[in-house]
Amino acid sequence: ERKKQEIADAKSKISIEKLKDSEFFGRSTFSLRETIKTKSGIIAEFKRQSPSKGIINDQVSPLEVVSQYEKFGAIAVSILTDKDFFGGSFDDVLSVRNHINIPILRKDFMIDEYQFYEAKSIGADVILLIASCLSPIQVSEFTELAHSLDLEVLLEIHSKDELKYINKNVDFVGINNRNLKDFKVDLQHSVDLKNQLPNDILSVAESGIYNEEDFKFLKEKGFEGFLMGEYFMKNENPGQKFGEFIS
Ligand code: IGP
Repeated sequence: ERKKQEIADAKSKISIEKLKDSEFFGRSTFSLRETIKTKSGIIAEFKRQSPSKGIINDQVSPLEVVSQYEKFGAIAVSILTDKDFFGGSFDDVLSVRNHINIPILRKDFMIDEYQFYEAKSIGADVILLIASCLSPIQVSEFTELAHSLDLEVLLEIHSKDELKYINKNVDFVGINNRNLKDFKVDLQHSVDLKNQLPNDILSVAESGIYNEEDFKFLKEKGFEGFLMGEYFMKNENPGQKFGEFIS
């Protein structure tokens, strides 16, 4: 579909070899896995718009937002790079990379090897694999490729039949509280699914965490990470909102 065309266009402009020459390609990445093992916390997201909500906030810059996320104690930041659905770009990652010292999750629909080289070249540390867009074999191959580039992998699932995508190499399993088909949020559904995960896997609760109660509920159920975007982004000052939430 559209994503495939976008990747084909990008490939024709910049080859993988060229990506390897870019400023950030050779950097050593930050490990979210190391952080999360000892400290559970929030992965705070920068997101201008979404298919379910339309424009959330197009007045703030990624740098002002993510610097505050870092300052107030986010364990990582997530930045959407998908343009068509989320209004994101590579510049959003590039413009902050040299200014923060926590992991950056490049959030996009990863369907082609090329995108992993892109992710490394823009300074990302973690990438997202969405089970519903991939086959289990792709997940294991992409995980291997990501690791060869020193990128960590967050595998996103939403339903029981996606448990088969989990292999012991993925770094974290994210459970999306939001159904991507009808955008409904169901926290209990995620908890039920979490209870079926292999014991030793690190888990991240994603989406639709809109207040302290939701957060506490999921924390009590044993999630290690919490991916939150809209709740912060819909404010004039998302970074400050995050600071208030976390204190
Ligand atoms: C953040 P929220 O409801 O706090 O803004 O959600 C994040 O979980 C969400 O942006 C997300 C997402 C995705 C976006 C989760 N999985 C896959 C795009 C693609």
